Amino acid sequence: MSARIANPAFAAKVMSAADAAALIHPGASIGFSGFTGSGYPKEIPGALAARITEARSRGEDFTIKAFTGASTAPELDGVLADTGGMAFRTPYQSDPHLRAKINDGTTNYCDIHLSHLQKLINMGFFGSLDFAVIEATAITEEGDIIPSSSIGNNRTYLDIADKIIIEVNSWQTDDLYGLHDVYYGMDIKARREPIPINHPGDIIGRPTFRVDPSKVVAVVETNDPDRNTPFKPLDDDSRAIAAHLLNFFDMEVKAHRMPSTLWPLQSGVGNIANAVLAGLMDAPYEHMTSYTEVIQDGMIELIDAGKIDVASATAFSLSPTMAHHMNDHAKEYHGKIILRPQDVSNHPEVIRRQFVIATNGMIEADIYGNVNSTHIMGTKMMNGIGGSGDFARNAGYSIFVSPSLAKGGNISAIVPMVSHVDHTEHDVMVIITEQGLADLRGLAPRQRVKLIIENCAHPDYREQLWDYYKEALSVSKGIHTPHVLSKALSWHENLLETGTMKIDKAAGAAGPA
Ligand code: 0RQ
Repeated sequence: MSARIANPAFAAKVMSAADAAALIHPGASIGFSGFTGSGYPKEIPGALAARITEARSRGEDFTIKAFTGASTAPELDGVLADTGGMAFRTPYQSDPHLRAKINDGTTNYCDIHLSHLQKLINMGFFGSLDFAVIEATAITEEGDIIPSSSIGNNRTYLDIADKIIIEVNSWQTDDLYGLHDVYYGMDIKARREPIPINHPGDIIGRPTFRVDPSKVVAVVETNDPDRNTPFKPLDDDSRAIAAHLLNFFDMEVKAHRMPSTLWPLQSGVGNIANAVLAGLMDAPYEHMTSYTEVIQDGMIELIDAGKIDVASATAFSLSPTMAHHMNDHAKEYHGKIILRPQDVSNHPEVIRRQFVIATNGMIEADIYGNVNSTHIMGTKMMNGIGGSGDFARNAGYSIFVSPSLAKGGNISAIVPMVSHVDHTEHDVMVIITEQGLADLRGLAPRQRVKLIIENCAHPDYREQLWDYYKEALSVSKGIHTPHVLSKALSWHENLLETGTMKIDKAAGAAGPA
């Protein structure tokens, strides 16, 4: 019996990934572990994809519905999407192959707030769950499951699935034991009590998942790394955005709206988020904390430097180098890093109570402060809302960041009207680009326009934005939020027709300026 599987009843169910995948029937709904490239099952999705491809090549209708924590990796979302048999997927994803299937209509994608998933599943809106396929670090003698590098929605999948398959991955260090806090007080049928977290370091649950052993149909042993994409080196735009944000923190501390420890930090995924964390390394703040979704490299570096005391999240999202560091040193982070179920890490009540500072990426914002985080040109899904809405609406500070230009300057991130709204003007407090920062708090829509255009838009697009706004002021029926409705999305149309949002004024039409 492997040392990682200490319970004989589980050990008796060890089999190959192919044999475990063979248990999954066509049409199955499957709750997979996995959150931002960590803790996803490494081998069963590939084996299942091979089965689906084979069956579909014979003309059989083999589809599945896939549920996860958030984005996974090519070995899960990528391979299953490629079969053409992923009929349904929720929540957040970021895989290029899956994105293509969502946008060509093959996969129905339900893009919901990460904190809502547990509730909606338990209320039955997604039907019953046939399988939970969950990666674990180990199985204890008592038959409890020690989580791996993410928790995500695993507790819910293990609780409600008819059948359970566990992948025990010995690549994950067994020193992860003790880093997790699995809270079981989220029963939707019971009267809810407050979630007793007042500080990112509070422990309110247990270190393992409990599981009904009679539901376990297979255990598969693996030894495979998490996906671990390296971060891009910091570029000038990310550095400039980070500098604006840090100046803003200074201003808030001086104005006594923030303590010198700052409020708990949430930062989205990606390179800009990592640049902000890097910038905090040289900032004067000490004893910071974090209440967020994902622990990135920058967070670990801040913990190592003694700048962050404790960070709470639901998953790691580390570069390969940092993942190896974590595997070698996980024990040193006990008490400093806590991984929780995503319905707790992202819970509005806890976020609001702690006055979290939420900083998330965006695709575009409009001149009134509405933000689009998910759709390219209003119709194509990029990744999904993830946890950005959970945090933005409930944070003490809700901040959105982006370079002011995309695609070589042919796209402006500041537009007359966003082509899709994820975060409404009511939820957006601060917008930052490399150009500067617009603090929208306390301002009515027309008062926000100047700040957003002058501080955030790229100079190449400022005059165009002013032209639009002035025309809107003159023709709009309502002057609360002035628009020229027939032109509100014309920048997006111009891009689709001519390849740029720039308007050739001389020609009176869209086109390269
Ligand atoms: O495309 O890679 O092909 O060049 O979008 O843009 O600027 O590299 O920024 O990686 O931070 O992503 C909003 C997508 C930003 C992300 C979004 C193109 C651009 C590039 C990426 P290329 P950048 P980022 C916690 C919080 C929602 C979920 C969230 C996101 C690519 O932050 O998914 O916040 N957020 N979760 O060229 C067309 C535009 C564009 C554009 C950028 N206006 N039009 N393309 N791009 N702006 C995490 C979780 O919830 C798990």
